[in-house]
Amino acid sequence: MRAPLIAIEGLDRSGKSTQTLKLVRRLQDSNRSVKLLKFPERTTAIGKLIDQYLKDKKYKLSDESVHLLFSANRWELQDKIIDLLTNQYIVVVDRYVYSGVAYSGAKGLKFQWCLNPDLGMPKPDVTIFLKFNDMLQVTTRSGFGEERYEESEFQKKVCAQFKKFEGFSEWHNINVDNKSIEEVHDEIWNLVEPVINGINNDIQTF
Ligand code: ADP
Ligand code: FDM
Ligand code: MG
Repeated sequence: MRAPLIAIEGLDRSGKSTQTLKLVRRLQDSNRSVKLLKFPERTTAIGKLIDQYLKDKKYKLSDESVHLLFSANRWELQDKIIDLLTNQYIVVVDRYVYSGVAYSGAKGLKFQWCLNPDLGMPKPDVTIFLKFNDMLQVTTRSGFGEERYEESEFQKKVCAQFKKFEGFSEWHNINVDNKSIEEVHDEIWNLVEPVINGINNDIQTF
């Protein structure tokens, strides 16, 4: 028996951080051990480079090398994730492998090339994608435009890349257009509740 790995995915400003925090609080309120991780994890050596790259739109790095940095940033935490799950800590991740593939795919890199460096990373038991049909709702949210990638044409391309995961068994879309924070949270909870008592199989990997 081990705890589940839960990923929340979506475009910039789709509500991931709001929802992962709410989910973690609800799990804690029901006396579960839970840990929230966020990718990129900007405090590590590699994470600091990524942070500079995201904040400074003039910072030059090839698309391939930045892709590998994002993946390496997840590998920096691979042991920790496995340790937590094995010790019955539910792990909630705010972005994960899927963002890595979708954002680099939107720049024109091939899907399989993008996924390859993450092969072997723990695979979530449940992945929830916060999906907008009306892109205007996301690009007008507060803060949008501050960092690299927060530009509406690029976000549309990223959205199209995320669709490639719809065949993955752990993947669930939640439509968030015109939904309140509470409504989205309730839908997330309905997907998460069936797995919070633990999972019988070993940790799966990409
Ligand atoms: P992300 O982590 O995906 O970038 P955030 O959770 O930081 O997104 O949310 C971006 C902004 O949108 C924040 O100002 C947040 O308060 C707001 N927000 C989040 N969810 C909703 C919602 N369902 N309806 C309206 N505004 C929202
Ligand atoms: N991002 C995030 C990537 O391009 N690749 C990745 O592997 C990950 C995890 O970094 F624009 C992008 C997605 C987003 C930015 O933003 C991080 P937030 O606001 O910290 O989630
Ligand atoms: Mg966020």
